[in-house]
Amino acid sequence: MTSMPSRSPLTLVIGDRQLSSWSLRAWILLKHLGIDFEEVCLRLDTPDFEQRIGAHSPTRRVPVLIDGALKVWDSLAICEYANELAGGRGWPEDPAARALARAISAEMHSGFAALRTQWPMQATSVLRVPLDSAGLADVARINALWQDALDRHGGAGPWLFGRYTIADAMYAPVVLRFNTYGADLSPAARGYVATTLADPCLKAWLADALAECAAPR
Ligand SMILES: N[C@@H](CCC(=O)N[C@@H](CS)C(=O)NCC(=O)O)C(=O)O
Repeated sequence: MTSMPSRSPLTLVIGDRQLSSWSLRAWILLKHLGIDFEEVCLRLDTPDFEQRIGAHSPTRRVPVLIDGALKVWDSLAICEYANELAGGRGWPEDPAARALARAISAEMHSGFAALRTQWPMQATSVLRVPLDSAGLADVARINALWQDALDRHGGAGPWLFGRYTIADAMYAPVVLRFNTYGADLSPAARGYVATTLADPCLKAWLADALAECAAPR
């Protein structure tokens, strides 16, 4: 017999909303799945973070989801746990769509190092920084994989697989990077960026990011 310690409320420990792309993935998925949770925000690169993170996270990194005695660290593991709490609603129902959603989520989780390094998430900023050839290749690959998911599975709704899934949460920070730095995208990819930017959950994150930027560190 397996057990799922799903007592409420959960706690999600996150970093700065302006900077912490890994935190955004977990946070926005929990919001979309309608899972109730409390937030603890630790500002990155501060003495407060150094003092407090060890009590929350064995890796000393954010995000970490706390469910009673259980700690789940790493954004993708948190998304998987949230998927289980939500009865599988985090992934597409169709096995082929689910496999593709998992593949592109894993690709995001372990790849696109050039893009991440050269265009770090600055959620509410507008910046212009040229990419090198590796960065441009990352943008082209993401453009192509969004296009592929939308062509094959996006018909039933505006998201990569119709309704919102973990794949959309994994790429939400990429949308913010593309918006901040001005990526050159196909019409379909631009439409997906517009869908994501219009998401009320993302808008709430950005409003909090702006407030956070105005507050002293
Ligand atoms: N693979 C991890 C990466 C987590 C990560 O690197 N988090 C950064 C913030 S976005 C962090 O906690 N940095 C603090 C530090 O390294 O001291 C995940 O998916 O959660």
